[in-house]
Amino acid sequence: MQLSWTLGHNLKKVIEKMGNAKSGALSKELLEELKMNTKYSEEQLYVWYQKFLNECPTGRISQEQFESIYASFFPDADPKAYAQHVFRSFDANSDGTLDFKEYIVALHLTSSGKTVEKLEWAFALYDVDRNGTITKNEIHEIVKSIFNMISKEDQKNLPDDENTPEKRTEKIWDFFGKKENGKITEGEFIQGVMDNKNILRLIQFDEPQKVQERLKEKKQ
Ligand SMILES: [Ca+2]
Ligand SMILES: [Ca+2]
Repeated sequence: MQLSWTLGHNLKKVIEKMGNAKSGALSKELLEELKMNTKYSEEQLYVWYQKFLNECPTGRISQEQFESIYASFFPDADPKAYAQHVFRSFDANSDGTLDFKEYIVALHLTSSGKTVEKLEWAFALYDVDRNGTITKNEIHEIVKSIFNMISKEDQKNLPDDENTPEKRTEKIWDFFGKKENGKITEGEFIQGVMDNKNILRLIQFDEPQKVQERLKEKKQ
């Protein structure tokens, strides 16, 4: 399956920007764990670690730092709410900061993670209260934050049945065939999105249509 993950592309830039050199100790345990769970070699991990410490001497990225970097990539939009959700989805231990391990997992996911890993992450993004299931309200919450990143002008180009956060939420929710107050499990979410490209498109932040058209023109 081909995933565009435009979001991932921008996210990768955000995360890379947090990177440049200062020496520090990287524990052997953590190094082994990261080597096993990502595509990075020991050498690459050391390089990322130096960059990480240079940018974040405390060894932690705060939510404010994350938001401000995000804002620099979306100067014409309001990415704050979305950035907060993305931050939460990467903050695996819920301590309000991203440490090196969480940072590397984010970097791995947004650049070269497997489809299923990306969908596990998408599930975490949509599971706003982290209780292991997704409700319609949670979908609405994320879809609203995605809409804040799409200009009013570009919103006009969206199909009629998905040009408001409410309509788009309905469309996603209908697909899963749940009752109004039902819940989607992680397994159902991943399988559902893998089976339906349309849902995959609806759950992610897409490049505005006009940008896509411009890119297509360039290729021709
Ligand atoms: Ca954390
Ligand atoms: Ca939830």
